[in-house]
Amino acid sequence: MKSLFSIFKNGLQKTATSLVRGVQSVFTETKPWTAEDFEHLEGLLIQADLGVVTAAELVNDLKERYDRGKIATREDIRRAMAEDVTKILEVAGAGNPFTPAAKPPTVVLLVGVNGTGKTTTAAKLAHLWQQDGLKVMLAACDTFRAAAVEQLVHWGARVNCPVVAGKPNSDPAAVAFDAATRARNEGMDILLVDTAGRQHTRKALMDELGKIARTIAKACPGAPHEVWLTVDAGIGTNAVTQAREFSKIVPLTGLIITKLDGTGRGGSLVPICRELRIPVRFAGLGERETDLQPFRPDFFAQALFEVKVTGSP
Ligand SMILES: Nc1nc2c(ncn2[C@@H]2O[C@H](COP(=O)(O)OP(=O)(O)O)[C@@H](O)[C@H]2O)c(=O)[nH]1
Ligand SMILES: [Mg+2]
Repeated sequence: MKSLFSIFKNGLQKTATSLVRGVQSVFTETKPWTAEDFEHLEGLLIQADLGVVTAAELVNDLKERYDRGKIATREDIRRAMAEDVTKILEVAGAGNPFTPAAKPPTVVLLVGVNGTGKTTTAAKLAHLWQQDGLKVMLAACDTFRAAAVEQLVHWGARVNCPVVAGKPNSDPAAVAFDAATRARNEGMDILLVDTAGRQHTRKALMDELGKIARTIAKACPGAPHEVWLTVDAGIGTNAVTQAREFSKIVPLTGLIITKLDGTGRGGSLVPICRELRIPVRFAGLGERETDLQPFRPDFFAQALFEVKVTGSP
């Protein structure tokens, strides 16, 4: 089995290669570094989807370290940036699945744009937690498409997890209510609610998401306890806008970065964590139920700047 670090490394290869090449070409180790050099670096970080504000912060910190004589080589630059990015990603809760609700079930709502991996992630989480001995139930609240309900039902059969599904076109909030009631009555530890993909720009759909959350609270007071946004690693800075808009409707408590097994970009996670202070809980690393791993801020940051970790391959 490949190490998690090498998987992150492969997933971030494209971004990392251009960042490393950029640092090599901008900074020489024989001449003093100029303000212009640092400005170039800032541009590189923006191109890597780190966002304007994060890029400026990273570069300011680097300049300061340089002025104090703390960094002198190009490798130092990458190490310093990896350290800073690790700190940004180390939002409380990163890599932790959840804090169980005082009164079970803990309800986890999965939200996100179409195709980002909500349904697959629901199945992966169900599989993972059942392996940990927890009683899990899935709710299929993507009632817009019959195929979407079938997809989750199919996954449920595959990972051997009960699924509460509504009829196609039924009210997703009603399905969520039924599922929450059943999960409570049947002594489930966790209810995972899969929702329809929605563009953050479509107001009616976003309002409906708010309704789903409020309805769940009627069946299980305090729920949903967790609301996790799936973010496709291949998407650029638009991910920040998505996260911001979703968090206005339902307070997000976690991110899942999916498709990190492809040659994604992934840099946009950094500005999301910085701005919204949401921890990344898991990384999706493939299409099977076992392809999910707790997120590691340090591995991610080191992979992004191709900093070698001691003991890594
Ligand atoms: N390679 C890869 N594919 C994924 C991952 N997560 C989801 N997918 C694929 O992405 C597509 C959309 O996933 P789905 O869960 O249906 O997205 P949803 O619309 O948000 O529910 C499917 O073909 C999944 O198999 C992942 O971590 N890695
Ligand atoms: Mg889906």
